[in-house]
Formats: sequence, structure tokens, C-alpha cells
Amino acid sequence: MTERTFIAIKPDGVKRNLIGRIISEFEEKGYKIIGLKLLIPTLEHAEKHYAEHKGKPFYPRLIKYITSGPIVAMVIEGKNVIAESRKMMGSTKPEEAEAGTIRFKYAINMEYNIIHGSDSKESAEREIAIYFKEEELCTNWSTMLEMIMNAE
Ligand code: IDP
Ligand code: MG
Repeated sequence: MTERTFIAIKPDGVKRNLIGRIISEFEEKGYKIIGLKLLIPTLEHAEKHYAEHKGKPFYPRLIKYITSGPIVAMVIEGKNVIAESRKMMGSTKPEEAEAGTIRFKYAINMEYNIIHGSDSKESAEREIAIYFKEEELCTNWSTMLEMIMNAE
């Protein structure tokens, strides 16, 4: 089933020049990037994004971390992309992440773990709407390109 998910390269990933490498992994798997922006999350973005963790001991540091610098916010589309991208990311704790996963390769620890990815269809829809307006998403562009190329 074609789905959409929300992926973010967190401030530590941007700071460590990992943007290209992480995006390449999704492109190599054949997923389509339909939304992409570099932004410094506001407190409002961060609090909405991590609402489920409010009240946990690590929450204040998590908000500070995610608002500390630019993130790359992305909407990625493809077959089973929600579950598949979580597999590609690996476990929240890098020491438990499977070899070859993004967190295994790059994460420093459980707190600074490079990447975010939605964990369900509901979270994906909710998180996409925090960072993107529907009209900012580039949907059906391959069809449009085919139409232009065929007309020439
Ligand atoms: P996820 O990013 O793998 O979905 P969540 O449990 O949803 O993991 O936690 C969100 C983020 O909060 C983590 O990616 C990590 O940055 C941070 N975090 C989670 N648990 C801890 C913790 O116990 N200590 C410090 N930071 C944590
Ligand atoms: Mg999560």
C-alpha cells in the first residue's frame, strides 16, 4: 500500500553533514520525496511534534534538542514506507540498532539519534500536518513530467 510518512533529520544530523547520505538511503530504496524543507523548529513545532512525550523526564531536553538548530523535514511516499523507514532507522537506542541501520551507523546515543520517523499512519498524518501544508507537497509530479515529455 502506498503511504506517506514524516521523516526529519534532527539537528545533530544536519550539524554533522549527514543530510545527503540519509536522503540517498531513501532514494536508493525507491521512495519518492514529496515534501522537503530545512527549518529551525519553533517551540510550537516541537511541542506539537513530541506531545506524546510531555511529562517524561527527558521531555525538556528533547524540546531543547529539536529546537537547537535546523532540521530537514521530509514527506516520503512509497509502499509500506511507514514500517520500512522505521526499519531503516533502527532502534531508538543505537546500541540496540541492527547493523546497517541509520542509527547504528550514525547515532551518538539514545538522545542524539540523528533521525525521526513516524511510527504509525496516525502519527504520520499528524506530524506531516505540523510541518507542511497540503499544497506544499509535490504529488503526481512523475505523471506531469511524463505528460510534458510525451507532448514534445
Ligand atoms: P523514536 O524517535 O525512536 O520514535 P521515541 O521513544 O518516540 O523514539 O522518543 C522520541 C525521541 O526522544 C528519541 O528519538 C530521542 O531523541 C528522545 N528520547 C527517547 N527516550 C529517551 C531517553 O530515555 N532519554 C533521552 N532521550 C530520549
Ligand atoms: Mg517516536
